[in-house]
Amino acid sequence: MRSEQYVLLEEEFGAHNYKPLDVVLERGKGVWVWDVDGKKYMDCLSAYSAVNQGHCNPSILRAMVEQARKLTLTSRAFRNDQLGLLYKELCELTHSHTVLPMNSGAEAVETALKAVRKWGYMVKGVPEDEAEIIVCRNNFHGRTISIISFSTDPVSTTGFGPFTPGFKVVDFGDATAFEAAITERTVAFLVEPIQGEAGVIIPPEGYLRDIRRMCDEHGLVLILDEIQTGLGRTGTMLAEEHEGIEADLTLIGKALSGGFYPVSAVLSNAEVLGVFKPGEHGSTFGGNPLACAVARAALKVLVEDNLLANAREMGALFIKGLRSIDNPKIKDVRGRGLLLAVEFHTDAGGARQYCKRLKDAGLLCKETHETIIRFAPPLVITREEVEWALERIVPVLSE
Ligand code: IF1
Repeated sequence: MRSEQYVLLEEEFGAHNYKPLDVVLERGKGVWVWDVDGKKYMDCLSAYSAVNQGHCNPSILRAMVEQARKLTLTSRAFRNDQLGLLYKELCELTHSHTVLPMNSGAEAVETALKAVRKWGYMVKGVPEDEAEIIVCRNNFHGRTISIISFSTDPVSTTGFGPFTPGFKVVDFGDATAFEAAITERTVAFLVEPIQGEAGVIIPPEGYLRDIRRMCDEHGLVLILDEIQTGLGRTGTMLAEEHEGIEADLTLIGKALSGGFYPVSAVLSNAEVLGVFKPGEHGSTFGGNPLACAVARAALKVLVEDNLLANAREMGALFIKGLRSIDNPKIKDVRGRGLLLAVEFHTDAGGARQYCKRLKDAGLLCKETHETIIRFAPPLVITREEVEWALERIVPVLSE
């Protein structure tokens, strides 16, 4: 079948909750993907940072196939020989001491919300059902009803009410506004170290250090959502390292499986996860041996293939090339590691047109909020591949 026929099938039988580019992919390897017509593209989205280790990473594939032949799912009614090993390896890599495994990023976020509410009632002494959690404007933490209850994006919220109460919104990057929003009922602050979907918004230097200090002073749990920024994307294992702080709860997902399987986790530095007693929380697939074997291999690749250093070095090369573009329509070029963005002025005609032209030039990327293009290739990208990308991006974005 040709691309058009696949598009027609999706249009006829699928819900239209996305409007994808009309490229029908059938194969991936490293930073490259091929469509059904045999055309080759560089993937500069990495499935929103889920394939940091490159498409179909051979080491992760091997681990997945080997485990899939042995045991895939037992439920948590019984134990398995992969879960404890993943716990240990995750804790060592992230300086955590307790892990709760889930599947999607949203489930990790929901798990954290339940944990901090329960911690608020049992440990902090907040009156039952009165816990408040502070979040940031323009946040993105997932698509469940409780999570969109604190979204400030009408596209994510319109028509899905009534919403879950107990959340307060403050401007991202404003520590003073955060402190002013704290009450005796506040139990936690949920924030992305860099706001991904909002358009790679990097907070002022020192913001996360200020927040960390304020959470300590007011006895609040700091939850960092590293589902997109974590696992090497910004050039460090966790983005929090750029500010030299440690969250009390850290959320990871996406690249935790290298794109092979939905795997997410809540990592706890403080005793917060200790509030869960047997039977109070769970998931059919959470912590299954296949997910754990895949996650262990995905973490091993990040470390053994030196992908954090590569993200730093290739990111520096990439952003230097983006900053060399001389186009008055460009408002800003920003990023950290290999999480980069080019923002156009609102009167520049929108970013989607550039994504379409880049697709024709063999490079896949995605616009966000109409005027921003995010460039986030897999962390395995080589110097030659960065140069190949820039040879196409610079002319197109210079138009
Ligand atoms: C979509 C982007 C959106 C996330 C952070 C939690 C989750 C995500 C920081 C939830 C998921 C995905 C979801 C996907 C597109 C993509 C995305 F930010 F990455 F670009 F939507 F905003 N925290 N982000 O980025 O994880 O439940 O999806 O596993 O929903 O369209 P999930």
